[in-house]
Amino acid sequence: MSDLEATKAGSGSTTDLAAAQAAAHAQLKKVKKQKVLLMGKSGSGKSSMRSIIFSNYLARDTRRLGATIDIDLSHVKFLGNLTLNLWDCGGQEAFMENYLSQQRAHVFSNVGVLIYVFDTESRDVERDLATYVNIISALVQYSREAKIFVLIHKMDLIQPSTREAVFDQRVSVVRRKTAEAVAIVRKQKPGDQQQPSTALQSPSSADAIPDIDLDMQLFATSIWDQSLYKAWASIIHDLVPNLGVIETQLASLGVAIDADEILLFERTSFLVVSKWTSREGERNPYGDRFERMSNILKSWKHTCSKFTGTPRNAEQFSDFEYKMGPTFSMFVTKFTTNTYILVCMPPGEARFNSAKLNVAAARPWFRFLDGPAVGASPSSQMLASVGGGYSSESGGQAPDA
Ligand SMILES: Nc1nc2c(ncn2[C@@H]2O[C@H](COP(=O)(O)OP(=O)(O)O)[C@@H](O)[C@H]2O)c(=O)[nH]1
Ligand SMILES: [Mg+2]
Repeated sequence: MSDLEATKAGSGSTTDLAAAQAAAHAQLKKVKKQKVLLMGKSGSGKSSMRSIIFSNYLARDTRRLGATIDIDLSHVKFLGNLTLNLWDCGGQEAFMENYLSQQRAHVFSNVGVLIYVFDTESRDVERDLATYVNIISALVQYSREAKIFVLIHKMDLIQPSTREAVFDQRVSVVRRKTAEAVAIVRKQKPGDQQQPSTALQSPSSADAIPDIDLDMQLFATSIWDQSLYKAWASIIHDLVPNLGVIETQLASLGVAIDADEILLFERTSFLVVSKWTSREGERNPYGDRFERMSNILKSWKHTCSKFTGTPRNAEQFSDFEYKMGPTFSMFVTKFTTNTYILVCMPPGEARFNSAKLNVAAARPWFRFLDGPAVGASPSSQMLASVGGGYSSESGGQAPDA
């Protein structure tokens, strides 16, 4: 049963509710580990992205990064219950050959996500694509279920007027090459030397290998703008445990406080973990506002660090309010240990104050974001709690906290 189903089921009989709670609780207790391969030619920008997203580097700091030798393995804790085992694979040809031969099983087994980076500046596109085909073939052999994210990177180096056309052209080439890679694997016989995958052991002939439907997404990215956050938020989105529970609870909170939009950010990367938008909020014409907010808040954090002389990975701020007169109001506040929450509201002082208090009251119901050991309850209970909190409708004025 998915988290969402478990949560929804909570509205049934008492036994159903208890069972659903137990199921949700069991789910929340698990720490998920994900192997994430970061691959692509040397100099394509892999380590830069990783350092900006997870280690608080500024884009300009990445010019000082040394070349990655072999595989740089890091364990990134994301929220309380997800660990990303990030394999930053040095992209020099000798290393790539080694991953595909001696280290093949070691590198490509149990992969949750492959992030493959193409450098738009590369002068040898044919060779890059040939390597890509080999990598995808190896991945399909050992981890057929892995999600693939292809980043067409350093888009800032392409003239803005031709960016879209360049991206579209690369997308079609990459899709064609991916199909080629899949075809190679399907043609291989089970006895082939490079085919020790358990997934491929059972079929007696190559024809018996079922069609392979890869889960692949492509993004145009640059470390110099918010496109990086869009791509990486998509990458982590599907990995986040209990997403159904998070979404349901955010929706309950949004409705209870009468918000236009709520974004939940992971505290270090400022990637959007989840979001909820009201019907009114959906009329917002800025489709890229989520990654823009990630980028803005991260820059704001770095600016705070510069002017206070505190380390960049320190917390930096706990509360940020922005009131745009009759248009809208917004606040960003430290929510749980591992998250910040952004709430966008229609204008109105009373509504704003009430929302702030209710967000504070809802905090305990999101504690499961901070670790597997802490329990959480389905959203129906949270709603009851928030509903019994401060109301913006009944008189509007929240009591002094
Ligand atoms: N113009 C531009 N340069 C980038 C971008 N991303 C990374 N770089 C630069 O590319 C160089 C190589 O980056 P690095 O992360 O070490 O590449 P890796 O070998 O794939 O890990 C560094 O000087 C980065 O500053 C980008 O989006 N645009
Ligand atoms: Mg590197």
